[in-house]
Amino acid sequence: MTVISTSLAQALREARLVAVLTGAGVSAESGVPTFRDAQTGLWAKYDPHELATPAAFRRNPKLVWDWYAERRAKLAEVEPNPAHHALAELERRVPHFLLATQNVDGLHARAGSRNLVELHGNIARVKCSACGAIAGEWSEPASSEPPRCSKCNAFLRPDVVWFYELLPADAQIAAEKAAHECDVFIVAGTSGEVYPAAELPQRARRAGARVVEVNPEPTPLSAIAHDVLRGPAGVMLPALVRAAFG
Ligand code: BV8
Ligand code: ZN
Repeated sequence: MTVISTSLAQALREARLVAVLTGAGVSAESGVPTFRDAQTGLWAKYDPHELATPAAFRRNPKLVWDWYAERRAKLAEVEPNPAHHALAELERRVPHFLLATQNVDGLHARAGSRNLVELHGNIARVKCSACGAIAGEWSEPASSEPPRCSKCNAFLRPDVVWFYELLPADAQIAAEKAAHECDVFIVAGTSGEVYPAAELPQRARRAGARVVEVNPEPTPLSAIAHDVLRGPAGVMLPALVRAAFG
């Protein structure tokens, strides 16, 4: 049985605005490998920090396109898990709510989260690598090379934020505003190593929010959390929502 402190349950009940940051760990129980899990199969020899970059795409567009095509194909078989559903339920229970996710798997939206910003984009969407035209959702099987833009003929690419790329300004601004104004900030399933996303819980703490970490392992963010729920998000988040709202 997971024990949630009465003061944390009360803080959630009394919160006007709750902000959440999620990482790959909240999709782990859906069967989506996290970044720190060893890359499986063909990708075992590539480091995502190397592959998820504009330079890698310029150097070898097919390799990068195929990596995303394989991840996209796997996503077609997975479902949101209790962690995603608990966050959608929490959004329905509090007056104001914002969920900022680092995940590109679309599972929060599929679980019903509405006030959601995708800080690192969405793997299901593709765009032109040159003129930026959005080519919509893509599910074609991998071909000999990435498909080309119908407007300028440059290669299409996944509409995700690679390392060394800026985050979508509107998403980052909304997430930073929520971090500054929230009463409770929940950070779940992230190793807290990628910036600027990892800055959000620290901003919330400095602004006076109560910070809650949900992660089976300690992370650099554990030190700034008032409450640490040391366990899987699929167990801890439903327990937290139940303790606060029954
Ligand atoms: C930027 C989309 C400005 C793509 C991703 C030096 C030079 C240049 C840049 C930098 C630099 N130093 C730092 C930077 C900035 C860099 C950065 O932070 N690097 C890190 C590695 C140090 N950031 C950037 O480049 C960002 N842009 O800064 O622009 C700029 C511009 C030019 C030059 C300089 C700066 C862009 C970052 C976005 C990158 N894109 N994803 C794709 O998905 O393919 S990042 C990707 O990795 C994810 O989105 C996520 O953010 C990150 C992985 O982190 P997590 O989600 O936390 O996952 P992880 O596997 O690490 O951890 C899983 C956690 O879950 C663990 O803690 C585990 O314990 C836990 N867990 C496991 N099971 C469960 C669980 N928790 C709960 N329940 C469970 N069941
Ligand atoms: Zn184009």
